[in-house]
Amino acid sequence: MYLMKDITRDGEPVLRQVAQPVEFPLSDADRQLAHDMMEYLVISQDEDANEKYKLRPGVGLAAPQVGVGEAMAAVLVPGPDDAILFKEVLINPKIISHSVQEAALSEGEGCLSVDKDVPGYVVRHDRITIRYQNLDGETKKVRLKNYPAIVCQHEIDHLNGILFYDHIDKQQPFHMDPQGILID
Ligand code: K1U
Ligand code: NI
Repeated sequence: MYLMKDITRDGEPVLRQVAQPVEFPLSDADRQLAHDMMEYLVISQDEDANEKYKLRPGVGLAAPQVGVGEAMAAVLVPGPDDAILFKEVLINPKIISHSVQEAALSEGEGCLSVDKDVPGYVVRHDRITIRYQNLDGETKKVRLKNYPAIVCQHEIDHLNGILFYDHIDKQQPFHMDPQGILID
């Protein structure tokens, strides 16, 4: 399983590279990678289990964040009570369409690979349609909106060498189109 020492930090070249497509059938190493990335998210969100490992909680983790330059990311978005809004390992994901309407988290974003706070709105698309492959190599198409859409955009950015603070306007960090949605 991954621990905080395994998470690549800003400054490491793999975080700024475009990830390589994953080939199917998945190799044993890629299957293990998918498992270990999702395991990190599950444990990191479980207060009791995480007591032991001291992981920084995450809702997403992309392969470059564990030093692997491949187009794979795990996403686990919790909902109210014990519900799960979106849980998937995305392989070779692409945004194939998106809303004109923008959205940003009112609290800004963080990143397991970035150890500092960078205040400001990370302006993204409010709704996206993504195409990706699952672990069995099946092509899936999913429409997402609001928070799960933000999380998937953050993770797909990692596969393109982009970090959240690249999107923050340096002159006006809290500027967004007035039609844009702020998500709490
Ligand atoms: O990719 C990463 O560095 C993980 C990052 C993803 C993220 C996506 C969208 C907005 C912000 C961050 C995180 O998961 S940071 C932790 C976090 O946002 C969170 C963790 C547990 C519960 C709720 C939120
Ligand atoms: Ni990140």
